[in-house]
Amino acid sequence: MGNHSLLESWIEECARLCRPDDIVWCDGSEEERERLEEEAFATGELIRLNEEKLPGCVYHRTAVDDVARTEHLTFICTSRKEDVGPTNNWMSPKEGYERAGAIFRDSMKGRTMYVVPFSMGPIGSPFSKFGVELTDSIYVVLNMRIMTRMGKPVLDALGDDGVFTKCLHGQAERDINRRLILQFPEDNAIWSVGSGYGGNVLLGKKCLSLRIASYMGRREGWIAEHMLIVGIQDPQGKMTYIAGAFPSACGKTNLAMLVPPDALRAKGLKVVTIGDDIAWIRPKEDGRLWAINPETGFFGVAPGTNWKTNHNAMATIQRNTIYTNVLLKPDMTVWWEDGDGTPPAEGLDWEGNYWRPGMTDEEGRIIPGANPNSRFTAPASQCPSIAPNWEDPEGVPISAFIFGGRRAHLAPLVYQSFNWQHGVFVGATLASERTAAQYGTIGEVRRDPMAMLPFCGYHMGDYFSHWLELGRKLTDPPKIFHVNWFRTDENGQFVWPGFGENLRVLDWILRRCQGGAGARETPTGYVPSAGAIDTDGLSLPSQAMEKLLNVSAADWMEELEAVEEFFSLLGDRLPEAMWDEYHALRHRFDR
Ligand code: GTP
Ligand code: SPV
Ligand code: MN
Repeated sequence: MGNHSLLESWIEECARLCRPDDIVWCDGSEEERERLEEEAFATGELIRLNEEKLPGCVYHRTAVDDVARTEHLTFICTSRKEDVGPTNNWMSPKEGYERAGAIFRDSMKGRTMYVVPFSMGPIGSPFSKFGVELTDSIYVVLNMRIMTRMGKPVLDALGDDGVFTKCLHGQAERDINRRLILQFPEDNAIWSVGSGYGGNVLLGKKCLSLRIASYMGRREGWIAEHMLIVGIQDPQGKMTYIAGAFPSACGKTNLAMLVPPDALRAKGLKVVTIGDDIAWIRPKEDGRLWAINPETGFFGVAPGTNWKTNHNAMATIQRNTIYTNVLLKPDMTVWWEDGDGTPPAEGLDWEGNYWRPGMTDEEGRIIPGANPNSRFTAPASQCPSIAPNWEDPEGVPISAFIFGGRRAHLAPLVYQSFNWQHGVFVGATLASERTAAQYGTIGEVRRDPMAMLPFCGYHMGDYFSHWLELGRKLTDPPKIFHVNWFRTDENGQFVWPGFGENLRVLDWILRRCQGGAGARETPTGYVPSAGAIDTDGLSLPSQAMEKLLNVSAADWMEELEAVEEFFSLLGDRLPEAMWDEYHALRHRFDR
């Protein structure tokens, strides 16, 4: 189809390895979507949902052991092991190609290989990068169609010698014991085999836009971050953009689509969405950082999403949406835990088994209808809060970064770092309790620097250095904050109501950026002074605010032990400035 000889020869090479019966080039057209859906309905790969209630929506189930990113099977393949550091799994490129190649070999016999050209970022934007994904999964093609700019316009833009990331995906047996997610940053290539789950297989997302892109960014002087981008318009009509890094399933999508509480809306505050998961950020001549959302869709967590918690997400997913691993109701609509209304009387659970509310397994545990990491894939353009300028090829200027995780104790609702270097330390020491978005023990606290632990394509120590260097180039750097919506009380209940009410914290951040909000200095940073957070129309139990903003020296001493352990792991690639910040923080507590 094309006349890009490198692209052609790479496709031939992959076809020789995987032996598909057919090769089909995707153009991104509506006709193509319909044809692929019909094909997938026929094989049962997809199920059509209720055309009246959920027009254009489809349903998909993954394999039972293929429901989240498998970080232990994810590798960065570089010639030198020391370049990926202790927080990544490493394999040599030779071993990677051999081991994955053995699983790819002949795996597409009897199947079709789709060629999916895509652009991360608007075509023609100085931020953007091209990729081509070869895949034998229609589900992947249809997801990429929503999540990226995909098809003919990309092929045209590639011309006959455009640079692109070579992305090869094969489902193979979808066997967790024969699964590998490999990034080859030196070759600008990704090989993913043996999975059919989102982040493992939508190669434009985490694999390209974070692991490969972070590596590119270091060379080219920019950063690729696991961040949402949100715009907040103040009562004077001034729009300010904030980018926020939270680990997986810690609230990015929700914060990006926040609905202002009545009292704040009445004061003239307005929120617009730019992106919910990934930000590509570059310094410009004006001495500021500018960011784009390289994606065009949301691959969001379903459980917990309802008209109360996230109205904008609900409005977005009423049409043209792919639902994965949720509960299927008899009327061919969908449901999930903490979704809307009362649980349905019956349905088919995410594994395809008959389900009734309250059903338990052999060990007496409640069987959920939807997998805890079940997801929706929906076009960003359908989001009621999407910003009019969300596709601006120049991006938006970032005034503040926020880092946040799930911390039952320790971290106050919000605090501001003293300066850029301290802010980098705050991001570098981010930690969170583990969620269902990755395999592992749920609830355990793990360090997740800048929410990039599973996504940084090179040595974490070098990554911190890159952030520090970037800051030195800026005359007007974003202010850096830390937030925590997840503090709990003695009964394990969240103290802060979260969701839309989080705007109260963003509003304080906004006013801090403009120099006008009250704060008191603590050893960890500036915390809102009493009354500085607007609580109009919010009824909190007495003392709740004090509890939320409390900085406990004893808790922080314990935290510093964990930080020291983590920093030591990074060895001599950890910039000295991070140890300086560590000692300074310890010192401020000792005073
Ligand atoms: P990924 O897509 O995995 O990167 O997740 P995310 O960071 O976008 O998280 P998301 O917004 O989807 O939220 C994940 C879960 O946290 C959902 O179950 C939400 O309902 C819940 N959540 C989000 N924001 C808040 C909040 O402010 N407070 C509380 N208590 N829960 C929240
Ligand atoms: C995440 O886990 O951070 C996600 C979902 O956004 S996935 O695409 O699977 O990575
Ligand atoms: Mn994410």
